[in-house]
Parts: sequence; C-alpha cells; structure tokens
Amino acid sequence: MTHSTISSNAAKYLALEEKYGAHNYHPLPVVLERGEGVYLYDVDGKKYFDFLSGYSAVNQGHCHPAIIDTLQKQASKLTLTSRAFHNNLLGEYEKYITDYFGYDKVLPMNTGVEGGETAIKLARRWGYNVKGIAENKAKIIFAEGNFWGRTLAAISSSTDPSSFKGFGPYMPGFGIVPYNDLVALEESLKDKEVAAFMVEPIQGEAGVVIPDDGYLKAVRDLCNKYHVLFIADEIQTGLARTGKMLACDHENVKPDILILGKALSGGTLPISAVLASNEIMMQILPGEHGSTYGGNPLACAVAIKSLEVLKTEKMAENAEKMGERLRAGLANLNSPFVTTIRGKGLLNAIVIKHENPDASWDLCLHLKDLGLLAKPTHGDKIRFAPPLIITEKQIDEAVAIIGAGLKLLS
Ligand code: PXG
Repeated sequence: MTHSTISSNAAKYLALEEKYGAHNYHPLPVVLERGEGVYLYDVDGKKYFDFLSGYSAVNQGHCHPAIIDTLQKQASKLTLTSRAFHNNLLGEYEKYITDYFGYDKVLPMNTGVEGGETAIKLARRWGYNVKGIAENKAKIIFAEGNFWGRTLAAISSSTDPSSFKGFGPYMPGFGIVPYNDLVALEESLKDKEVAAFMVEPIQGEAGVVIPDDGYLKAVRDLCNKYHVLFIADEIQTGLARTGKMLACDHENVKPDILILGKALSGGTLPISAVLASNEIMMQILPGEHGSTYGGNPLACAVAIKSLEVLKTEKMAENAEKMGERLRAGLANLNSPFVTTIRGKGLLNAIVIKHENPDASWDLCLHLKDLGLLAKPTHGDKIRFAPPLIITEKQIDEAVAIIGAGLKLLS
C-alpha cells in the first residue's frame, strides 16, 4: 500500500482522532480547514479539488456566499423554537419546497436516515389506513445494494455485511429484490401486504449503479398496478446532482414519497425533507412523529436559499454539461487501469482494475498529493462528484490530475 506524505502538523490532528474518537471511519489522511467553491484547503494551506462534495451534500459549492449569508443572518435572529410553538419561517419553507417539487405536504427532519425512517413510517400507516393491510403486517421492499444510513431500520434493509453484521436483531417486515430487476419486483409487489418499494434512482454508495433506461418508469407503473407506494430516496441523487433537479426527472416519473437531504442545506446543517400527497401525509396525527430540530427556523431559511441557488445558478444544467465533459475527458485518458466510466451529470464513478488490490486507495492517495480529493467505495470504485458549480477549465484541470495519478499506478 502506498504511504502518502503527511506533514507533522497534519499528523497531530490524526493522532487526536485516533486516540479520542471512535474508529468507525477510515478517512484519507488529509486534514481540511477551509472550503471555497470547488476547492478545499488543508491545515498546511494546500489546495485541492473536492471531487466528493461531502457525498453530494455540497452541490452548491463550499461556503456558498448566499447560503452562508442567510445562515449568518438567521443565526443571529432565531435558530430553534421546537415544534411546541410556531415559527415565522416554517410555513414559508413548507410552501416553498412543496411548490418547488409539486407535492401537497412536507415533513421536515434532519439527517437523511431520519428522512428514510419517516418515509417508511408514513408508508406503513398508509398501508394500514388506506390499503387495508392487517395491523403489524405491512411490508416494505428494498433493492439489493441499497444504502440509506446507519439506523437499525436502515441496516435491517442492507445487504452489505459491513453495515448489518453483528447489530441484530433486525427490523421485521422488510423484503429485498435485486436492483434493476422488474420481474423480481413485480413478483414481490403481488403480495397484498406490501405497502411500499423504497429505491434510489441511482445507487450511490453501491458505486453509482445506474439502472436500465425505463426502470424508474416501470417501477412507477408496477407500483400503480399493485397499489404500492413508490418511495424515491433522492438524498444523494436529488438537487441537481445528476443533471436534473431530481434523478426521477430523467424519466418524468413522480414518486409517491420523495426523500431529500444532504444538499438541502448546501452542506451547512443536517436538513432532510419527506414530501408526499395529503392522502399519505395526513395519516400521521399530532404527537405521532417528529424531531426536536426538524423544521427549525435556521434550517428553514437555509433550505429555501439552498434550493433557490440551485435554480438561479442553473446548477442542474451545469451538472449535465460538466458531467459529459468529465466522462469524455476520463475516456480520453485511455488508462489501462480504468475498466468502466459511468455516471449521470456530476454523479460519476470509475472502476479500477489492477493486480494490486489496494490500487484504488493508492490512486486516491496519489490524487491527494496531486491536489484532488476522492474516495474509493466498495474497494475498486472511485466516485467523482465535484460541486455543481465547477467550470470547464476546472474539469479539464481535474482530468489532467486524474491522468497523472493513473500514470503513477503502474
Ligand atoms: N440515502 C442515501 C441515498 C444516502 O447516500 C443516506 C440516505 C443517509 O443520509 P444521512 O444524512 O443519514 O447520512 C445517504 C447517506 C456515511 C455516508 O458516512 C453516508 C452516505 C454516503 C457516504 C457515507 O454514513 N450517504
């Protein structure tokens, strides 16, 4: 395994985390202290392209001036009231986001995984109250390879042992079908106890796995046919990342329940949202669900601004164009070690093939030394997902860095 250079300054920070923090992550050895647009700066002042964007939380770019301005102004006025009282921004935000995505209602939460939990609770309730499933019998179907977070429900639907192993017992009422397999999905939906199918339009953590064209449209049709809710987890794919506001927009389908998170705050706060029709949302009554921070005024102000700049700065359009340029640039490198280049908009991955099993980690260390930050997922895949404000010139510079990094592999 390649050992990249770590300054004695950076080493101090690593040592602190090593000693006092849980070892639940394996980060690249870089210590960041500043971000601006598509760039990150480490504690020694070295500048990097950010090709991860906080797993798509920083679509709008680091410290987007308008988002930070809104954050600072609202932070000095009112940050949290709890939902015991009303605040002057919640209704405005709820109107803004429901109009923006065309849903009747929104339920505000914080992290992405809470959004997923909320969607599942809504689907179970709808299953009992509307579909007529017998109490405690509702099932939710998930796709193999899914990733939606780390709670007990999320890991209960996971097919990745590193997520679920040793954390049982697991949540009952969950079923799994292979991703991108409509025959298996239809078979599972015939079960009258199924309330919902929850799926990522493109599987992010699984390594940017893109289903066949027409998959989402067919999922929509099957869910209609069997009176099952279609829950789209757009926490990573949504908010302009794939070249459309939502990845579902590529096939013009509207999920029954839409889950958003990550870039809903431009990387400043944990803000998630679950959007649905009145028929679904009104199944939850006062006192039956919520969160201390959900819908807080600081989050409401920040989310409105984060959504606004996606549109005013045409980030979906830029993601589409820059994504094409990035994939073409990567293909042009003609590296013998890159077997696959795939992606939509600026959610991309390459697959590395090399006799050295640590090659993709080593490549990320080389890229770090050359000034670009990316991280392997599932061993041989590396995600390339820069902020959506990246320019043509910056894409070309980044591709040159990746080319230089690949040359160092041999
Ligand atoms: N859905 C999708 C598609 C995701 O990618 C979540 C839900 C959960 O979001 P929260 O905010 O609860 O993490 C994700 C998260 C990590 C990690 O460190 C998380 C993600 C990607 C990479 C690392 O847990 N995605």
